[in-house]
Amino acid sequence: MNAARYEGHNDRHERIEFLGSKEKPQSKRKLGAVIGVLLAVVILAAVVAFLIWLFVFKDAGEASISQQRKPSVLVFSGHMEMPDLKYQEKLEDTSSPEFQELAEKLESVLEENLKKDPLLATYYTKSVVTAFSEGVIGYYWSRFDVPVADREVVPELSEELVSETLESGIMEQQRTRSGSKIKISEITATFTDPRMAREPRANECFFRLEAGEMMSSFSSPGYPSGYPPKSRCQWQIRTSATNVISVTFPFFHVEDDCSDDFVSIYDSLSPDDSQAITEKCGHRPPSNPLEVVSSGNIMLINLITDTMTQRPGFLANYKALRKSEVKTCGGVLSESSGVFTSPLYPSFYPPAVDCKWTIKVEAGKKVRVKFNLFRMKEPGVDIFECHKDYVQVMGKKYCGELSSLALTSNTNTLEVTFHSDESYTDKGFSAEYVAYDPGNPCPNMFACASGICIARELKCDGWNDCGDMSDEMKCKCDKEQFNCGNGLCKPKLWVCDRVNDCGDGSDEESCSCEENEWRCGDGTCMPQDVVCDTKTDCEDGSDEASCKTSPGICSDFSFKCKSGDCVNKVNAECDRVNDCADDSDEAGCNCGTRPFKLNRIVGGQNAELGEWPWQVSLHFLTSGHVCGASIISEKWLLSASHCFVTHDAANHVASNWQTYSGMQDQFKHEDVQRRPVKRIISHPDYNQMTFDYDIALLELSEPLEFSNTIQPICLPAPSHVFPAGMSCWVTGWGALREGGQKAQLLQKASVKIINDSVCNVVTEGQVTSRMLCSGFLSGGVDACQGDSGGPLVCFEESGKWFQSGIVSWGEGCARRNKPGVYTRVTKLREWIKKETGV
Ligand code: 4AZ
Repeated sequence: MNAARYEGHNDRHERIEFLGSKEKPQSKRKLGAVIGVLLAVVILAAVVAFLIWLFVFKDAGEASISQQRKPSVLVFSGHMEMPDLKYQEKLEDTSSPEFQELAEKLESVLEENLKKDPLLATYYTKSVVTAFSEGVIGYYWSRFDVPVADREVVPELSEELVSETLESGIMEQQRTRSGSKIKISEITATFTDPRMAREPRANECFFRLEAGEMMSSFSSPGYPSGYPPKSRCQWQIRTSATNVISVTFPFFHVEDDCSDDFVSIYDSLSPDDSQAITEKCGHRPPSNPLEVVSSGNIMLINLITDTMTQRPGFLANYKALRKSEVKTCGGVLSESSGVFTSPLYPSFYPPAVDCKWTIKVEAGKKVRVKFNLFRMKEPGVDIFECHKDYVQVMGKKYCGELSSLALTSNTNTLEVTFHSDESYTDKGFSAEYVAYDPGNPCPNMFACASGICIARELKCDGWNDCGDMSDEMKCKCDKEQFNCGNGLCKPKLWVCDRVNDCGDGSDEESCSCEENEWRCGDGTCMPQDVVCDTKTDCEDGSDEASCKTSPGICSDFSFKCKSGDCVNKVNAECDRVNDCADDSDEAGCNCGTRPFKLNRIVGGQNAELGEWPWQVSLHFLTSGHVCGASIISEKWLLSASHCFVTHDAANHVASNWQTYSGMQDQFKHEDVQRRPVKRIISHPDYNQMTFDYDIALLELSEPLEFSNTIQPICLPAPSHVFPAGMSCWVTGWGALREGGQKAQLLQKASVKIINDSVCNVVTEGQVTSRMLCSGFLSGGVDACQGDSGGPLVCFEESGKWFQSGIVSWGEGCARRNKPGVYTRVTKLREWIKKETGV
């Protein structure tokens, strides 16, 4: 940026000198020459002063000012119907004389009508008819240019003004039969991104496609090497009147920021927002392809690219589907259990569809429906009203993105209706239903009010297992529980642990410290002035953990810059803010990101491909998967010592191990990178009895190639704080239950960081400062055998994932009051750096 500014400055100097020499007076008289030189000097000084002001003082606001200097371009697009015209196929060809003639006529009708409004007339530039389809429907856009001086009128140039002007214009023309003889029965106008306004007759990156029963393909320009910047491409797709169009994108990789580059898809031939199917950017994995369907026989796809960063673009397959196939949905479901989905699921459902399912089970039974995925998101929709697309059950409408939705009927019949309007579609839903006996809705389990069944032990355990709190209502607290102010019961261990477990704060009130005292994370009281005094007074360091500023002072909780300076800020590393003068806090931050756009299947615990790109599977000789590990650089993996230091010396032999990165399914090796191990470094202080220092580093014999599914995790600085109560994720192919089989598909589980003093109590004092607890005291979610060595990762506000722990040990798996114990990475960060340089 500095360089650019300097060049600009130079440019102008050169121009000044040039101008000056040109204006040098030609007179030979001395006085004249002196006056001339003086004048030139004065002018030169004035211009230099102006330039200094321009570049030095005005620079700060330059970007916004240049933005303001730009005239506003407003574009409205829509369609019009001409009932008296006979449709001819030649109208589909933009180069045919028929198209040209009708387009020109309509463009003049648009101009004539829009100019009837004085405000629109002032700024009107042009109208362009872009296509025709059966009906006869014409698609167009109109453009208005507002100069900088008139910018304040922009809000007045509204969608309403344009559409009302056009509507009253065509009505007037019908009455008087004036202007063109073409009868227009209906016209729409919607505000449109000017980048979408294409001139089809210019034929530049503009394509007309016909969808047939056989699948055909098209791709973005330059695919797969990369699309050029400033692309404005459009694909108009049509099919016969009895069909609809299906487009799937087996490959889709467009810039991540949708404001720069994106693909927008319309259920129309004009980029009319009211008929948008979807707008997408980013990178989609093969497990989550974009699949859309039109409601009628036309579709428009736009590609807009603005960034210089090249991405491969997309490959699209398109074909015609019979309308009757797509729009038939719903029906009567009379089995005792079953599955039903929105039309075309997991493709996007088509616009303008209505379905009704009637679930009718045996008399005397009731119906429970559980939505495993529910996604009907639409811009500008209030999810309490759901006035656009929705699912309706027992009079209530549901829309948006729901993570858990389970409903029960009052009788043996339940009706589920689905509605999609003309604009914006989404993945829809997948639901399962089951008939149940109302006298015994959840045999041997607890029935939540939502209809879900949960293990009986989970009732009144302090955790909201039902999702609607119904398992935590009407509880009688036992002697090990605390009675919250709102009637809930929580384990006494959670009182005064700085986490508002009750929800009403009652478990954190009247904790023993006086007003002028600080309560440490473990409950100890300290004088208030120990806080942020750069000395660790609380055993858990909580008195120094959240100090915002005390520049120049170093404590255990300061981030140490490469220069040796200290930054007293919580989690300063890789937070996208340069805190160190040498920027070392933001160095080595190419980590902890997931390139793929993920498909969030809610409730399931199977991980998706690319969801945890730092996860590695370690195979030992012929035993297959044995332990997990995480990628910390191209050449280094992080794992647990206990995977390698055992009674069997073979475990410590590097050549007995293989590492698999980019894996999700143990039996699928496509795009998986296998690397032998060159060297195993176990921590010299690892203690086989206590599992203290349970950490090991694996050097790979060949570096990894990072990809969408293979990425390094960020390692936290020693000062990094993962507070108690924080939700983190543990992943692995370990046993699905204690003593059970290992998983074939990578599993993920959300677990909470547990307060150190609670951790110490529940492990009966077996944790050291190199360990941390994470999980749930109620049990049910945990790492297990085979997950060892794998990562516990936490998502930070900076948008990056950091590894807080390494799966180490625990008493059994997922038992009550027996959370998982992990190696505390922050405590061993310096050892990792010393051994690997990472
Ligand atoms: C194991 O044996 C193991 N519940 C790993 C984690 C846990 C228990 C056992 C934590 O590898």
